[in-house]
Amino acid sequence: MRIDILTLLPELLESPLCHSIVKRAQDKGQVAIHVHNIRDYGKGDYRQVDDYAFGGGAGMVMQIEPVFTLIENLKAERTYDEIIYLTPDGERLAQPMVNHLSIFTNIMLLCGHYKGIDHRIREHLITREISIGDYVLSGGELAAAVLVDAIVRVVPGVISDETSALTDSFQDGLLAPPIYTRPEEFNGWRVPEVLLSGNHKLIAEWQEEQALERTKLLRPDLLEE
Ligand code: 6GU
Repeated sequence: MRIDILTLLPELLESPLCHSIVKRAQDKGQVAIHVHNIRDYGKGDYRQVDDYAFGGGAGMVMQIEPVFTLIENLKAERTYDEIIYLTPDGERLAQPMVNHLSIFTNIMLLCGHYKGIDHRIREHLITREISIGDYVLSGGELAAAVLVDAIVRVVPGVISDETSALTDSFQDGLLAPPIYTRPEEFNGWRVPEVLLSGNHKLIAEWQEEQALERTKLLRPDLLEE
């Protein structure tokens, strides 16, 4: 899978994409992530990429031309399954959408900044708009990092233990059960006995029950869907 990220702040994406599972997936050639600086396509000596909003109002607006040129250049090289704009007024991200995106070959992510982007980009070039939650970030970069991380971990083969990504919270519509490691007792706090029993059937039953209980308690909305 190839992911192209278009941004005015490539530095913001460096660290999140260079560690852990996302780094390993790139090293193993399972995912190729290319970050493009929109400013490289800005016009004039100052490489201008933003301008005042027609009709007035506070804040600068990302111009159509640099983004258009960059997107067209990329589209000339390959076909994109989706061209996604990260924006707080997009569709709210959840696991089913992540799974859906993870089977694509090429996706493009456009990070907005300033007050927004010229709306014609959204109308004519973008195929999908995604938000990561009901709050406002300063730009789409952190949202793009969240989306890429969520996608990459479910790309087939990225997590070596095939079942691991599938037992994440939300994959079955439930929160994950509690987990423990050694020591069996710390400060008088014991690990639940059933986990030490070696009885895999009992353990699976306990985990299912815990997942359901925690979901009822913490996220009853998930059970209503
Ligand atoms: Cl995708 N972008 C911005 N700027 N803020 C957000 C967001 C995206 N998702 C939630 N808040």
